[in-house]
Amino acid sequence: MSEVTELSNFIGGQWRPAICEHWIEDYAPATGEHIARIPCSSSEDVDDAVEAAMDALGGWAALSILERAKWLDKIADALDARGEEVAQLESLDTGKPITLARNVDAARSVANFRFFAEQGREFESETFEMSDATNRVLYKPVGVAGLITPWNLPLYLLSWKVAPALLMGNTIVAKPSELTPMTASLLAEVIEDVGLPDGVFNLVHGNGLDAGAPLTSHPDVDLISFTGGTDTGREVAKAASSGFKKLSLELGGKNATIVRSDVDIESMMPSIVRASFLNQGQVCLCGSRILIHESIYDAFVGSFLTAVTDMIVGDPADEETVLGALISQSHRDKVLSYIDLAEQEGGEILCGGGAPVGIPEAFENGFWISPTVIDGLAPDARCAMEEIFGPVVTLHPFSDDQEAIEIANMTDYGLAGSIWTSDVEAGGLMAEQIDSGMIWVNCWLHRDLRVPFGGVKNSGVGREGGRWSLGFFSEAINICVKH
Ligand code: TXE
Repeated sequence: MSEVTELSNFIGGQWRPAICEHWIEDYAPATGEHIARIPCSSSEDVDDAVEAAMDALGGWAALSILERAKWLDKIADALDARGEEVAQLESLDTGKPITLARNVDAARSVANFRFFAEQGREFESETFEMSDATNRVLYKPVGVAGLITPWNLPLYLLSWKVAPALLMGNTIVAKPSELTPMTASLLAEVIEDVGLPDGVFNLVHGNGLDAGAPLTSHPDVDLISFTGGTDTGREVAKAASSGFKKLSLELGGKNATIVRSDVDIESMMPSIVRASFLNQGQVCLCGSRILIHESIYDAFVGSFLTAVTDMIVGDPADEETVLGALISQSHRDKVLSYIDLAEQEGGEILCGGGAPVGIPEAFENGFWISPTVIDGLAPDARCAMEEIFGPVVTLHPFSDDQEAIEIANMTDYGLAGSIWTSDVEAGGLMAEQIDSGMIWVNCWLHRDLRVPFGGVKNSGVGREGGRWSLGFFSEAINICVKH
């Protein structure tokens, strides 16, 4: 039994409980054990955090972008020094395998700070000359930034927002998911240790309604960057509309993995399996619908099932584990309900469908589902159109590229997708016709942080990444001086 860690809010450089002194309990997904308790913050705590951020704004905005870039380097160095601790905490708090927490979550969190520090050093604003005047573009901070993040990639996604927000001179109130609070608190510890001025970064733990909602509607919050579910994103957008806050929404996905007839199945298979099940399928970029050309359907499915059933599901702390537990009992129940629905819709469960057999006793109270492959569903079945957000994929044949594109574009989402083919030109042409924010050809989650990241339709509003983040986290002001 691990001891229960009591976490605090970090406001104005001070660690403190919620004013109401209520708590939210945090559980380890792999064992169901109670591992932490966090402040159940309310609007009073949010008010204090926003006030601290406002008080710190002038001093922080007055620094040059180069000075702020140096602060990002300090945070990156201090976070890197605690990288293994980040990985262990993230794996414990999310149920994801330690190898994933180490290689993706911990490593990418450091990389996010380093990347935006470099973006700050390379940053140049524009000048536009006229015959009789000069236009100079200035990038000013937006002000107080409210950052709200989900439970699937906790520190990875929080750092993705914190780094550019700080670089462009904003101060921050961060509200991480109540399901995965631990690494957000570690980031606040790191920020305190490097001596970032009080109030520049504030952390408010709590649930969506009591802490998240007051942040999105707060009159002194100037910007909201939200990552989470589409339904919640709708609520956030409504709340943020008061006062016309700057808004970025990274929401859900129902991404297609398109396998053309000319693909080299064996060489692409490990990547296609990873795209299907990384982080137990709890990544909005996962390919949860696999569209396979009819001529290779049986060969592909046979090879895919072999690879899927070979994946080791189990103890997240074991270096050999490929899939860990789902984030919570209620999320597990939601995913299982979709598997039941799939059978009602005429689907056939080719593998998985429930808890893995042989889970050791220590993990019997964890939130487990084996990787599940469902065949035989119509492409417009609910399980093929709605986001399940678990280790579940549906398989669908197509006869030609046009049909694959039509199926891929059928959902209300438009976040990402991948196309696998030996004809990269044809793959590129298909990619241009997919209604999504990001398409990979013969790769998946191959990330250059300079590119625009975001979705269309129900997958979100706006783009972050590289200069898109710098633009979002600043207000471009034009000064025109007549000669
Ligand atoms: O989201 P929720 P979850 C999507 C993913 C899935 C979902 C999983 O596809 O659908 O997010 O994350 C807070 N006002 N993405 O279930 O419930 C809540 O406390 C203000 C897409 O956590 O929306 C948490 O901190 N805040 C993404 C955060 O919102 C509220 C990648 C998210 O919670 C709130 C990751 C409210 N009314 C997940 N209600 C991408 N596209 O990159 C809740 N919250």
